[in-house]
Amino acid sequence: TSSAPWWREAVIYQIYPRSWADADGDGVGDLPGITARLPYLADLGVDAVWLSPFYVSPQADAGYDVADYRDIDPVFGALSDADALIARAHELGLRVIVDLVPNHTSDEHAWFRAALAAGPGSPERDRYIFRDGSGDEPPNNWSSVFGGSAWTRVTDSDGSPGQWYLHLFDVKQPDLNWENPQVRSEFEDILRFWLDRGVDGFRVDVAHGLVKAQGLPDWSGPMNMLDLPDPTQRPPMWDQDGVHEIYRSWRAILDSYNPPSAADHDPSRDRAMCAEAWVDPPERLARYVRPDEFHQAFNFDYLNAPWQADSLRATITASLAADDAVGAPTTWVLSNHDVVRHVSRLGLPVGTPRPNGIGAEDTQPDQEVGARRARAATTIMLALPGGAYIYQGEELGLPEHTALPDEVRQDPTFARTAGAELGRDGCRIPMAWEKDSPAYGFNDTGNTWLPQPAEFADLAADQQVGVTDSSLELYRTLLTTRRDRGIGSGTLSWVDAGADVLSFTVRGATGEQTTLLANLSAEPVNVPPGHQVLVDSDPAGDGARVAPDTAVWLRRTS
Ligand code: TEU
Repeated sequence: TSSAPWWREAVIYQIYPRSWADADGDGVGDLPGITARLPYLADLGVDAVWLSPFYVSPQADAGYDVADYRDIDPVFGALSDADALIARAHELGLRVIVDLVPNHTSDEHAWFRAALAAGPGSPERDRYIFRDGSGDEPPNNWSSVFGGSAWTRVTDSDGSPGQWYLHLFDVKQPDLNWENPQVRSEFEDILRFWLDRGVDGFRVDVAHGLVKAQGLPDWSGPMNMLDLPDPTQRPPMWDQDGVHEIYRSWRAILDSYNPPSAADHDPSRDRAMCAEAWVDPPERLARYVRPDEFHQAFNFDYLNAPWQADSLRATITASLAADDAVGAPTTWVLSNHDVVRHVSRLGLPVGTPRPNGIGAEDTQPDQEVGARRARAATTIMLALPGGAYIYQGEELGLPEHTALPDEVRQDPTFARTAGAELGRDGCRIPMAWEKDSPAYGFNDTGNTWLPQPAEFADLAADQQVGVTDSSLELYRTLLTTRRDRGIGSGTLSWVDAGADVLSFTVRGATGEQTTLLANLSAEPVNVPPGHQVLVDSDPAGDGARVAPDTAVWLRRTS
């Protein structure tokens, strides 16, 4: 075992509470459902769970619109259910990370209601970003990440049009004003509230968005920083230097629960926070993981890299170098509730622009190619030093639902772009647990808030448990082997294995060396002499050759 703090190498499983397990059968997943299924995750071999928001919310953005940060939405259960979940997880040796949404509240939050009632110039309005427009025009030209203007005009009590408020996301998600000291102290209290309930950390939503540039200058570039032609440009709503001071104050609060300077400091009891920050280049992202700020930040460059050995090598190298410079681990991710599931993404022609949902009229992913590459991509990811996040269902190889009827779509992106963007519902479909149960075992009534595709049947967990060639067993083997060989806290060195082949060796803290070899060429390559295959992403692998779109883990025999 290594003495590194747990969060440096943790593999964390993201649960999307609406879609994991539904104990009361209303079609929406809930906390008691999650608690009952936790042993599955202990068996899988992950270190922690991250739960997407379960707080009181009108669910305009599936819970990322919070009306009360200190209580549970009735659709998910009650505070006592959260306590039970945390206790059960800890019993099973799993840590619990909860989602914190500080960039915006719901428009149904008490603060926003008070802001509307109190009127222009009031202290209540100062907690949000209200501005006068110019004539009938909004205060600036910013657009919402979900489409349309980022400003909505309110109606004054006398019925006349009033000020505008900023919402980088949906109209029901007004942005908070982080220059306001009440906003800062409120979130410090919210952190303590959940730390006192026993959570092990936070995933921080839109961590790059809290502070906006002074004067809110116009911006005509793309809203997603990862789409900027010149990554050194700084859009006025993202990655402003002022955000870092907020995270330093939060880190101090987390550390106060297990002071790092104390003689009896126990790294296994560290509380950790992970930044969701869509920030490029890697050096800018690394600023979020300096020793007195976040412990982790999702690396979305690996997720976005095209399926080409050179691109992957360059991405991994740049990410590791930037994080090494600040002494932080890199945190890898292939899928989450915002992006097309990687089985489907990797089944699209290489170089297809990163899609926000795949529709029936779009190029349809080649499911067989996608599944092969997804297994290989995970085999590469889990060979990398650092931490990793797994999104529910990816261990089963679940694909994106690409044939959802428009009338069931719920992601606000779909409505706000008038259907031009299909949105993220296709990766948020309820889990498949049992092939022959109602709703594939998601609940026992068969109700589901989004329909499940028929192809989930054969991918259900009960069809994969104990089946050597299954995706689920590949994940389990990778996780066990990764832990045994100290890969998460290891150091990486590149191996030259030829064109279109990605290869590196990771030396674990206890000296074991594990070599990753991923064949991204169209021809098989030989396992290098003196090596034995430990794990093969290809169920038909023969131990001598590595097929195209296949990754293997090797150990030296001589
Ligand atoms: O996402 C933040 C965010 O910027 C994403 O919208 C991202 O740019 C986009 O999905 C890339 O395709 C977070 C949450 O993860 C997301 O679910 C929420 O909708 C959003 O914040 C607002 O809270």
